[in-house]
Amino acid sequence: MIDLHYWPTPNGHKITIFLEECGLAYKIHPVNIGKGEQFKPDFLKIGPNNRMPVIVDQAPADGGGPLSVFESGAILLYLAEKTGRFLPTDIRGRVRATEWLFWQMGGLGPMAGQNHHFSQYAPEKIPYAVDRYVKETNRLYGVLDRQLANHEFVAGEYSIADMACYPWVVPYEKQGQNLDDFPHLKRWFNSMQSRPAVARAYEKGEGIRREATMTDEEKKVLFGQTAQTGGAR
Ligand SMILES: N[C@@H](CCC(=O)N[C@@H](CS)C(=O)NCC(=O)O)C(=O)O
Repeated sequence: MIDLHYWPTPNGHKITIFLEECGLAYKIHPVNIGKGEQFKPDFLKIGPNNRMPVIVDQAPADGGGPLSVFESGAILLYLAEKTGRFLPTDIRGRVRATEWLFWQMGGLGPMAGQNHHFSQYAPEKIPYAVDRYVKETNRLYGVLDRQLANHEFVAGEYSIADMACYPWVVPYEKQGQNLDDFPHLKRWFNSMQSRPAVARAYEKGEGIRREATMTDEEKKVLFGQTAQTGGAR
């Protein structure tokens, strides 16, 4: 059994997509990040970055006690290795899948995240910041589009690289992007969207999300953090 500490955001969806694809038994423990549940001491023991997702594998392969994993990229790699699925085992296939996974973790995720922040949530609109991240997201979509021009999936065969990238393309309109400008990305996006496991993952999220817009109080919790923030709330 996998315990998944989760909230329905792009990084959370990556893990429900994997778990729905592979059929491992899992239980969702909602971490309402707008209410500050990522600062609870019990959560910080397994998620020291006060961010979800985090998993706890109750039956790790070494036969030892429960094992926690934080960081969505590390979780995807862990689950792929545990199940032997969605990560090629040959050296070249594995390199391709991991390079695109890290590309998402270090590029598309953080840049699109800043794009969301400055376009949607910042209390004042700073045109330079909005422009910077909309353009950088656009550049990254272009990189993905070129890769998908001659690969069915991001790393060739369907893999954890697709599961990492897709949730960050779902909010493309909020990111100021038009999928018609990226035909290969659009073809891949539609094929990802039509996978039953992906649909189930998003349905799980809908069941947990109580409202789409964030209150001012929730914004304060999320966007004013420093090294002093944390501990019990
Ligand atoms: N690099 C981390 C990022 C995780 C992350 O930023 N999670 C966000 C939601 S997508 C979160 O938990 N935010 C809580 C907060 O900002 O306090 C990962 O990929 O797991």
